[in-house]
Amino acid sequence: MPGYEGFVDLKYKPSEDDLIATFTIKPAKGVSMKIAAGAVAGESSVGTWTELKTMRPHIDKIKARCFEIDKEGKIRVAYPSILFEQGNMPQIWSSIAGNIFGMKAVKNIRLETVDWPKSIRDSFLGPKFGIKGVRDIFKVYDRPITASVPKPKIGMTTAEHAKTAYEIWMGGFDLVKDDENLSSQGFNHFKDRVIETMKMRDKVEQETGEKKSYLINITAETKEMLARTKFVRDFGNEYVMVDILTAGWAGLQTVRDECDDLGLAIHAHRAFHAAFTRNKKHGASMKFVAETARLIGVDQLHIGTVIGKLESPKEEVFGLNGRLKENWGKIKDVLPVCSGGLHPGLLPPLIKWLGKDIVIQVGGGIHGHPQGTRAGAKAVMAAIQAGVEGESLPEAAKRSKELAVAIKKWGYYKI
Ligand code: CAP
Ligand code: MG
Repeated sequence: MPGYEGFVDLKYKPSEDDLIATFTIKPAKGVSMKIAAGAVAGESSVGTWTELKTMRPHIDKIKARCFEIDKEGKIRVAYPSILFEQGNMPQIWSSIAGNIFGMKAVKNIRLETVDWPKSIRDSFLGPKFGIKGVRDIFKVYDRPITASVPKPKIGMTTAEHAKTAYEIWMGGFDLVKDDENLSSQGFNHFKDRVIETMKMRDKVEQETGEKKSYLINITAETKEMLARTKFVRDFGNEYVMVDILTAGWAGLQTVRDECDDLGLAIHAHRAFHAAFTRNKKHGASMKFVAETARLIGVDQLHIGTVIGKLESPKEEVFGLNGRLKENWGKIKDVLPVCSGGLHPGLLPPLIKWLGKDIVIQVGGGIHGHPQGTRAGAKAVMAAIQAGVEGESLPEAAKRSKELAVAIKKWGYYKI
């Protein structure tokens, strides 16, 4: 592979304006680490499988360079920022997360994380609200924000769905959330759902005096997402929800732009991520997805739970929680969402590990409560209070009969 050696330069000192990607790679049989690393840098920048007669010094100058290789197969590649189009996330992914995953030169390759230079970071909008902006919507500052998806996840009529939303909010939750595969099906049309759910929202706000909001799933073809975003705004809601990976980065960027004008926050669901994040040897990490989503500008993003129903290792969840809250200058932080198989018995450890600045999303863990949704929501609120105050769940259950019933059904995680 004569085209690739020139892309390794272990003496290269990256400039402040380079984008640096860290990969873990395993060369294919018979391929040296150096050639495999060069192949990654080459194929993702100006190179190809052979030397080129069309190569010119001004092009060679802007190539990516692998400048670090360690024994575990971790390599770091520096990309001059001129290789990228500002504010164009699909282009960045096509470069650093494109052809390289299929190269025969590597047996497996995983994109772990990216250090983004300020010039690229600042070419994106970033979150409109961030953690403080979300908390200001609810004026809730001393505990995690709470959300629940009506379950069964699809199939409910609009009226059934809205009634469940009412119960969720009356149980004390801040947010009702659509499920990722609920959009506008025959049994529950989007517009009807907005109208009926917002009526319930207004009713609960009047009855309780508390601020409530709705993570309504607008995921669809891009123009349709824009129409739905506007419709949601016209009914006075604060959020839209997007399935960011199935809608795609271009769609998300367009929605983010529209939300800037309309003043809406974005809740990001990550359905599909595990197709390429779960195999720790190949694909791209959830951290890379999270960095991408943060730059484009989602306000809330699912990060996993460690202890729930979906695979999400502790190091990964902790890493995501930290990465979304790092100081990135003018790019605001993102509120991490813990979701998937949660119930009251699992919440104190989550709060202990990740802190109060998270959204706790509980679907089955409230709608499966023996006394119903509202009691389930109350049990969650009691468990969260216990977690925040450092009280044990059996102690807290003495004051909350709903929590006592939940613990009896699902047990609890001892910290
Ligand atoms: C959770 C959920 C979410 C997952 C997504 C579901 O419901 O609504 O989509 O949490 O995974 O459909 O499974 P339950 P992640 O509360 O009933 O489990 O947050 O890991 O992206
Ligand atoms: Mg779901």
